[in-house]
Amino acid sequence: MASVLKTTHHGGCPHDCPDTCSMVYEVENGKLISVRGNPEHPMTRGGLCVKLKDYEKRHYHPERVLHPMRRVGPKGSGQFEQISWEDALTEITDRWKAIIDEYGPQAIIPYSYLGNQGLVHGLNGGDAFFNKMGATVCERTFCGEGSCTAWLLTVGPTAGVDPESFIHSKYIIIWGCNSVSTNLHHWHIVKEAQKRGAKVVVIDPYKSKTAKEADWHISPRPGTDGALAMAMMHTIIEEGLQDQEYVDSYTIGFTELAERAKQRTPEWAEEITGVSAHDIRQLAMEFATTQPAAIRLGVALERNYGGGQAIRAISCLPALVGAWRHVGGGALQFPVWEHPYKFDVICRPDLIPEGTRVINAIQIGRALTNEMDLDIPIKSMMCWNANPVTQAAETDKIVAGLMRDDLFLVSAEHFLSDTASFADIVLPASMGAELEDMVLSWGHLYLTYNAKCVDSPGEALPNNEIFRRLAAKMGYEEENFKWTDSECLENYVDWDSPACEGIDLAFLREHGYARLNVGTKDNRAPHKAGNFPTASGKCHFRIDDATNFVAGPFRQMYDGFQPGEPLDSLPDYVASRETPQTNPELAKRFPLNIISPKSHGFLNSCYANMDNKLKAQGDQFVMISAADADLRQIQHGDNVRVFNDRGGFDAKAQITEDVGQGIVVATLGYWRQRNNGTVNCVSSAEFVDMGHAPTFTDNLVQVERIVQ
Ligand SMILES: Nc1nc2c(c(=O)[nH]1)N[C@H]1C(S)=C(S)[C@@H](COP(=O)(O)OP(=O)(O)OC[C@H]3O[C@@H](n4cnc5c(=O)[nH]c(N)nc54)[C@H](O)[C@@H]3O)O[C@H]1N2
Ligand SMILES: Nc1nc2c(c(=O)[nH]1)N[C@H]1C(S)=C(S)[C@@H](COP(=O)(O)OP(=O)(O)OC[C@H]3O[C@@H](n4cnc5c(=O)[nH]c(N)nc54)[C@H](O)[C@@H]3O)O[C@H]1N2
Ligand code: SF4
Ligand SMILES: [Mo]
Repeated sequence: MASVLKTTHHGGCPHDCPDTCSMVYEVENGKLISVRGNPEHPMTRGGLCVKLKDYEKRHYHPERVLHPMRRVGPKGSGQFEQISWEDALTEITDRWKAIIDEYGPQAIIPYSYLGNQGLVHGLNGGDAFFNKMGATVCERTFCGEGSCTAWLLTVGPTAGVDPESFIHSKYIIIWGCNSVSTNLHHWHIVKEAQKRGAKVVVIDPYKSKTAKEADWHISPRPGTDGALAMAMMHTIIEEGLQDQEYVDSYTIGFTELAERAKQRTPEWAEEITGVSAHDIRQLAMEFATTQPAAIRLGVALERNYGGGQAIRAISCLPALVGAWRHVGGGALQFPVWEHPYKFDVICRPDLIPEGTRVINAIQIGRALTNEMDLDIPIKSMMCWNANPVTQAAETDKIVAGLMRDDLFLVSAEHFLSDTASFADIVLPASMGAELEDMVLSWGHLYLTYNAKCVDSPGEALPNNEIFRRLAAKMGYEEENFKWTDSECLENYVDWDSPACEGIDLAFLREHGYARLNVGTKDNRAPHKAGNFPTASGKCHFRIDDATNFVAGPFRQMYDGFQPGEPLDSLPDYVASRETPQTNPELAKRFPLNIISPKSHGFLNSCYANMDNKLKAQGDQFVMISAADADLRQIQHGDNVRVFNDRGGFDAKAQITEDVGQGIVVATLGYWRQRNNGTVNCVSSAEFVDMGHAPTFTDNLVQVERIVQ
C-alpha cells in the first residue's frame, strides 16, 4: 500500500481583510486537503471565518482558470480558446508595443487592488512593471485613503491602539465597522472585554450583526458622523470633561476647536443625525469619563462626501479626553503604519516618468468611455487582483468601456470574474497555497508568512512570475524584475528596522508569524506622552495651510500625490451630496439612501461564485423598512428593482426593523453575470472630501416592485 504523506505548512490568508489570519495548510500526496486557523496566533486563535474555512475547495474549484485563453466570441460572451503561455505573452507584448508606438505608453493602464495582499504577488508584480513602461498611473483609493488623509493630518502615521489592547478597554466605540463580519478576530477581543465589564457601543445607521451584539446601538443617518463627533466635543468641553493637561501638553488648536464646537450643540446634531440630544450627551460623557476608552474606526466612515472631515473629528476625541494615556485607550485605524515594508522598493514609483498622468480606479468607467475627454485614449488595460465590474462605481460605464472593440483587456485571474469575462486574453493565476509570500496586515501588528506547499493546478502561475515573464519580453533590465520571490521578500522588508529586531525570513519560515517589536498588548500606550508622528509631535485639532492629498498606507503604489484644494483648518460636519436634505430635487425621484456594506459570506466579490457560499449568504437582497415597503406595495420576499439615473439591480425585498425609514441596505459582492445588475450600478464615482475616497454611502435610489 502506498504510504500517505501528510504534511503541514504555514499559511497567511491573502485576502483584503484586516485580520490577515495565520493559517495551517494540510497537504496530502501533493494536494491541499484542509486549511485551519493557527491556534498559536494571538489574533487568529485557531479560527478562520466562514469564507476561508474550506479554502482548499476554492483551490480545486471546477471553474478555476487553468490555462491561458484567448477570446473567440464577442466581448463578454465568455467564449475562449486555450492557448500556450508563449503565445499569450507574445500576443500581449506585441499588442502593447504597437499601442506604445502609435499612442505612447499612457494609452495603457494597469488596474489592480488588494485582491491579494501579499508583498510579492499582491503589491508587487505589476506596479514596478507598469511604472517602467510609463503607463498611465492608476490611483487606487477604494479603501481607507480618505480615512488615511484625515488620520495623517490629525495624529500622523501611527498604528494607534493595538487591537489586542482592547482587552484592557472599559469603553469601546465601534464606529462604522461591522466587525462580526469584517473584522472577526478583533471582535473576539471586544467580546472578551465586554465580558470583563467594558461597555460596547456600535455606531451604525442600521442594525448590523455587530450592532445587534452591542450594549448600545446608536443609529445616525448615513454620513452624519461628523455632526455626532462635533456635538460630542461640545458636551465634553461644556462639561469641562476634557483632559486639560493632556490637551495643553500634546495637542495643537484647542482654543479654535472649542470655539467651533461651541456652536455644534447636541440639539443641532439631533436635527442632522436623528440621534437624540440626550443620547449624544450621554455618549460624550460616558466616553470622556470611562477610561480607558477606545474607538475602532471602520473604513465605511469615509464613504460619504464629509467622510474625511468626520474622521478628523473622531480622531480628535481620544486626545481631547486623554484616552491615549492608557493601555487600551485611544483609536485604532490601520496598524499597517508601523509595519516596516519598503513600498518604494516594492512598487518602484521612481520609475514613473515625470508628468505621467494619473487616472483614479474608481472613475475607470469614465476613463474607458472617454467621458473624461482624455487627450490620449485608453487602448489597453491589464487587470489583476481586482474586479472592477462588481466593485467599482458607475458599473454600466465600465461595461460599456470594456465592450469597446478597440480596447485590449488582459486579465490575470482565478476565475472568469465579471471583469475577466470581457478580457481578450485571460491568464491563470496561482492561489494561496501555491505560492510563497508574506501577507501584509492592515489590522494587526504581526508579520505573516505564507509557504508554497502545493503545485498550481493546470498551468497557473503566481502574479509575480507573470510579470517577470512580461518584463523579460518587454526587455526591462532592472534587477528587481529578475529577483526570485525569495529575493523579493529579502528586499521588501526593512529587516534592520527596530520593529524587526530578532526577526528574519528564516524565523518567519519556521514560525509562520512574528509580532513586531512595537510594545506588547499589555504595555503599549504609544501616545501616553504625546509622541505623535506629526511634524510638531502633537495631535492636530487645528492644521494651518493644509491641502487635500491622496494618502494610504500603500501610497507608494500609485504616487498620485498631488496636493489638492485647501482644507478647513478644523474638523467639522460636512453634508453628504445625495440626501433628501441636501438634494431635495433628486430625492423627489430617488428618495432612499442606499448603503452597500460587505457581505458576511463573501470577501468583496470573491466566493460569490461558489454555490456553498452563495447558499449560506443567500441571494442579493435589499433591506427596507415596513413604512417604505408599504408606500411601494412591496411584500417581504418580493423581487424589486433598486435604481437611479446611473443604473439599477434586482434584489429580494427584506422588510425589517433593522433599517429606518429612508434607508435601504444591500450588501456587496454578488456577480453581475448571475444577477441583473449589482449594487455598484447605482453608486457614483465622485470622490469624498479627502483622499479621493469613494462615495459608496452617498447615493439616492428608488425601489420598485418588479411586476412579472
Ligand atoms: N465578510 C467580509 N469581510 C470583509 C470584507 C468583505 O467583503 N466581506 N471586505 C474587507 C474589506 S476590503 C474592508 S475595506 C473591510 C471593511 O469593513 P467595514 O468598515 O466593517 O465595512 P462595511 O461592511 O462596508 O461597513 C461597516 C458598517 O458601516 C456602516 N456604515 C456605512 N456608512 C456609514 C456611515 O456613514 N456612518 C456610520 N457610522 N456607519 C456607516 C454600514 O452600515 C456597515 O454596517 O472589511 C473587510 N472584511
Ligand atoms: N458599493 C460598494 N463598492 C465597494 C465597496 C463597498 O463597500 N460598497 N468597498 C470597496 C472596497 S473597501 C474595496 S477594498 C474594493 C475591492 O475591490 P476589488 O479588489 O476589485 O474586489 P475583489 O472582489 O476582492 O477582487 C479581487 C479579484 O482578484 C482576484 N484575485 C485574488 N487573488 C489573486 C491573485 O493572486 N492573482 C490574481 N491575478 N487575481 C487574484 C479575485 O479572484 C477577484 O476577482 O471594493 C470597493 N467597492
Ligand atoms: S478573510 Fe479575514 S477573517 Fe477570513 S481567514 Fe482571511 S484574514 Fe481571516
Ligand atoms: Mo476594502
